[in-house]
Amino acid sequence: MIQQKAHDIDYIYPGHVGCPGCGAILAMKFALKALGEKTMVVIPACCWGILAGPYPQTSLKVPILQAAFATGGAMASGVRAALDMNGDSETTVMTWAGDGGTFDIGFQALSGAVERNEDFIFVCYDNEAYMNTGIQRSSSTPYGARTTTTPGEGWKKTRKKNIIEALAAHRIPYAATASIAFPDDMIRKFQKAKDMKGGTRFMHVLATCPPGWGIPSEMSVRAARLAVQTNIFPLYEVEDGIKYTLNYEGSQPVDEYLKLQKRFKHLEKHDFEDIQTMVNDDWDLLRGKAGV
Ligand SMILES: Cc1ncc(C[n+]2csc(CCOP(=O)(O)OP(=O)(O)O)c2C)c(N)n1
Ligand code: SF4
Ligand SMILES: [Mg+2]
Repeated sequence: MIQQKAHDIDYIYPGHVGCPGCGAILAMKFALKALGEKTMVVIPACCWGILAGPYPQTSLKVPILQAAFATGGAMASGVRAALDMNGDSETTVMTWAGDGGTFDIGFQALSGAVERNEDFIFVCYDNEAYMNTGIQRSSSTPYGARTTTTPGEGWKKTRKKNIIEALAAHRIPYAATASIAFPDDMIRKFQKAKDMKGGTRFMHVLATCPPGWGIPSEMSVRAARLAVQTNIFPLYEVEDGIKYTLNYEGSQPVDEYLKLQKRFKHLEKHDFEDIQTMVNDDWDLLRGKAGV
């Protein structure tokens, strides 16, 4: 008889209400493959609040706590404390928040939890805008992207907030980026985060969003892969805020990634060049921190 391996088990039921090609669904699938059934998921308001289903229906095979938009860090701290009081040190607590619930309104609760070094994993599945309410810009929306609330010429003129650096500045025990297009790397990092009990761990997963980004659903994983291959979304880990490890070195021009998506279709040649310069500068900084 063939033994079922832990990673063969899927903790998402078929029949969820996600858009075809939703990167956030794949992200949850890989995260739970690594964390396993002894996981409790805290979900602040976001697309995943809908994807998880209205109680008593659910698309997940693990317990879910729906939380107010700003409270991902605080709610997970409380769930951890309740489990500890019941003598359960085995269950992993994971906050699963969008970029709005992490970079913006959720940031103070996250920062507070990290400063207290609460024992849980905070995951940001980052689709780079407020998708659930109609593609409004967030501080994670990248330079050059058009949203339904980008003032000026209709596209964002400021850079995406660097959330990993903000968390590293807290001297968080573990912060890492991950991609749905690199599942082995992603599952390894979630397993590492799970095994590092005793402090806050932060995972930043780029989650492609076909309607929000203007890509065909079948291009979702390709877009995620190109984000890494162009160094727009580098794969790396930071331990204790200071020890940097790069997991992949991209070499593709940023145009390959940008031209795939309608949210960047207004950009001209000189805009692509500006973005390439920003990406190169960030990549050089990162290499310097990793000492390579
Ligand atoms: C205090 C508060 N303000 C606004 C909302 C409405 N709201 C629900 S989800 C959401 C956007 C969430 O964006 P993000 O965290 O990026 O997740 P996504 O929808 O993109 O998956 C907003 C504004 C809310 N639920 N609570
Ligand atoms: S709007 Fe985007 S993030 Fe939300 S379910 Fe659809 S594809 Fe996923
Ligand atoms: Mg979002």
